[in-house]
Amino acid sequence: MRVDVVTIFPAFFDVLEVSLVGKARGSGLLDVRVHDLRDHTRDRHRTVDDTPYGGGAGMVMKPEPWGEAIDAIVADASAAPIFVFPSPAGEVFTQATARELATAEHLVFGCGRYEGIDERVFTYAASLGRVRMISLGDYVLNGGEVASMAMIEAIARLIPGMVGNPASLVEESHEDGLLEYPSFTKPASWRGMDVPDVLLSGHHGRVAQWRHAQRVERTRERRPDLLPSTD
Ligand code: 6GU
Repeated sequence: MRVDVVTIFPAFFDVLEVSLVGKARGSGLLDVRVHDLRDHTRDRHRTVDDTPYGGGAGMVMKPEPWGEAIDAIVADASAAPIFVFPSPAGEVFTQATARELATAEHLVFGCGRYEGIDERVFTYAASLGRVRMISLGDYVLNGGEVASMAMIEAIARLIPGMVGNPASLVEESHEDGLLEYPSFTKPASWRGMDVPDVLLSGHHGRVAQWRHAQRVERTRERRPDLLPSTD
């Protein structure tokens, strides 16, 4: 998979090197390229924003640098990419979104700052590939960088060959609609707290039953919205 990121803060993405994403890059499964939007400006001050038409607070990212950055990426791509623009005004990112994007050949993340990007940039991107506006959840970040990083990590670990044991992907929270069961390791007793007896019993059927019950209970307590409604 190829991933291009356009940002005015390329240094944000240095940490990708030290994660699973770094491993994916090293193994050739993932080709991540980070581009500085300011490299696509032509004025002395490398301006990327301007005041909004119609007035209002904040600044809007100018379309021209975005157009040039997108053109440069598409010019050396083999297929039409999927453009992802992180935005609190987008559809909410879920494990299903990650699974879907993990099948793409080429993703382009466009990280906006300020009050947003000139709307015509999205229309232009849509003439070159698919466009998704995606939010991490119902809260506001300062820009798309941290959101892109979260999405890239969620997507990269689903690329076949990325996670050592594919079975570990199946049992996770959000893969089948229930939260994960609680985990314990040695010692069996720690600071007065004991590991549940059933896990020491060696009885695989009872362990599986207990874990399933724990998943249902946890989901009911913490995320009732994930359970089928009973009305
Ligand atoms: Cl994707 N971007 C920004 N700026 N804020 C967010 C977000 C994205 N998702 C949640 N909050």
